[in-house]
Amino acid sequence: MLVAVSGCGDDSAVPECTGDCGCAGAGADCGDGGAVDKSTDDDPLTCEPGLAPDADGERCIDVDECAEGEHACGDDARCENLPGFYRCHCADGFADADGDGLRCVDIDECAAAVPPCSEHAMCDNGPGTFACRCPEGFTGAGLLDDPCVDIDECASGDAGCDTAPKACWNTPGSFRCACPPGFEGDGLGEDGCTDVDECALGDSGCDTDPDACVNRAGDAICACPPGYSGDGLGEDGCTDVDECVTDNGGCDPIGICTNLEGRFDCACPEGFTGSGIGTGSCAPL
Ligand SMILES: [Ca+2]
Ligand SMILES: [Ca+2]
Ligand SMILES: [Ca+2]
Ligand SMILES: [Ca+2]
Repeated sequence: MLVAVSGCGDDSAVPECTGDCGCAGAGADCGDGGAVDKSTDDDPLTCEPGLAPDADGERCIDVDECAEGEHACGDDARCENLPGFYRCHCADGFADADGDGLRCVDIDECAAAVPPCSEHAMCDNGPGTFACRCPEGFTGAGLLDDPCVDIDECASGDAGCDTAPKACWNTPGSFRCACPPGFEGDGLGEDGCTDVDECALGDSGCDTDPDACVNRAGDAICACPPGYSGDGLGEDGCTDVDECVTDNGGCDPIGICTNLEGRFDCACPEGFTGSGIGTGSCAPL
């Protein structure tokens, strides 16, 4: 902005500079800061606004309005001294409301079409400035080149959820404790989740005679007990194995193998004694 000084200090004004500014006339050295050679004039030297007599009172020299505090720039503006005048420049972070540097208003950087802060960040506008900050649950400065990054509370182990089974679920800015499928509880602390005994609930779908339900941590499976074969699913999921069909069930070859539900029995024939289990286990009486 040009704070208004016309006359000798302004080079463009030189051709008209014949009367008001006290110059000797066109062609005199008005362009040089409006200097006047006082040696040819005994009157007190008068200078145009923006200029003042030098120490000898012989020449008009520039007044540094900025240094001498003789300016109208506001607190939020920078004063620039120029020969014969000065300018006000709004400081960084302020907008020049009237285009003359006299009224500088804060720029709300947070309201910009492209916000200066990163995703998840909070933007705090202030006079001439702004600040970005990340909310709780995030790290980083909140700036575009140092954005808010979610803290993985589950990875840090600070969540306080059950760890066996893993009951921590990370979320942007937070986390939650919840038991995985097959477990029940609030998930908080090391005993936060307990296994669901699907076998006890009776809805496993496994054979119940024999009981083929095997509870495990987090689930249950169907598996036929020893002495049975099959996949264990449904009421006919397990069938008895006839052990005697193969190698006489492992009984003494002369022994008597008796198939039973889920098992078998070895015995020695009449006239022999012994367990009947294994070759040579039956001895004559
Ligand atoms: Ca601001
Ligand atoms: Ca998180
Ligand atoms: Ca279970
Ligand atoms: Ca059997």
